[in-house]
Amino acid sequence: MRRPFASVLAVAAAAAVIPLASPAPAATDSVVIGGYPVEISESPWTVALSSRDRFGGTRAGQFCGGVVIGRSTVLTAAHCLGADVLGAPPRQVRDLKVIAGRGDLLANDGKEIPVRDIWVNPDYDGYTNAGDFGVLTLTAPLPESSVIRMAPSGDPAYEPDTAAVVYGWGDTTGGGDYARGLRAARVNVLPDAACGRAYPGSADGAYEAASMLCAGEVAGGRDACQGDSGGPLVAQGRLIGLVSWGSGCGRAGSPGVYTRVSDVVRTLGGGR
Ligand code: 4AZ
Repeated sequence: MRRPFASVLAVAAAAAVIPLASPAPAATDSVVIGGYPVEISESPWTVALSSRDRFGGTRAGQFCGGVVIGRSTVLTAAHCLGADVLGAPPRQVRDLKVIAGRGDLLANDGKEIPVRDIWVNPDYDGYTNAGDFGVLTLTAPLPESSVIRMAPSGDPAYEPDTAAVVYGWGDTTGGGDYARGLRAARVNVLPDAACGRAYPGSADGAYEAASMLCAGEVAGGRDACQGDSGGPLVAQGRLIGLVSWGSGCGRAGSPGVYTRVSDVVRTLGGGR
């Protein structure tokens, strides 16, 4: 998240133009970069965060992803709830909603559920990006079948080389081509050293293994990108990461950095 995607969209909405210049060119064709379309029924725990007031209606106000971790509880990235993304403190965004059960943002299926309560991790560090998570409480519950289990610390799904899938409506090229339909991309959990080397500390952030997870492809290609933030990284049927940050999208040597969900479990407790 060198530059919050959503602030770009906010500016675009305000100016009624779409000047979505790419901060860094993507390596490949196209999440999600290098991804493929998926039905929402395949990942019912993936939701879109929306504010038409802030981001306009052309993509139903989508600006970030989120994950259903309890019937009325959605996990997302803390940076998605920051004033530099929303242009205001989150509580002032009166039409903040979660769109559930809808893959095509412009369709009418699923539900738009207003948010009742917002909690942003007080330990989120906007400089390193550590602790990038927050919780939205919904005004109405979703079905139990929409809830995904969070992988606790020690879960084998965190091991390097584990195959994982990231989901989102974000930029598919690195050039500001935001998806209308939900997409997914296959990535691998990478050793912490890969992100430690890539991100020793810069304006982009600093990799910290305790609270972050490294995933992508060594050669570049498949990756999350702007607009996917807050969305799920899933392995072995369990939630292991939230899209958080990285340098560009899909670039060789610059893997995606995810919020490590075991750190979320540790902070929130398992009982949500
Ligand atoms: C972003 O700006 C962002 N390639 C999200 C994910 C990645 C890079 C940037 C990972 O929200």
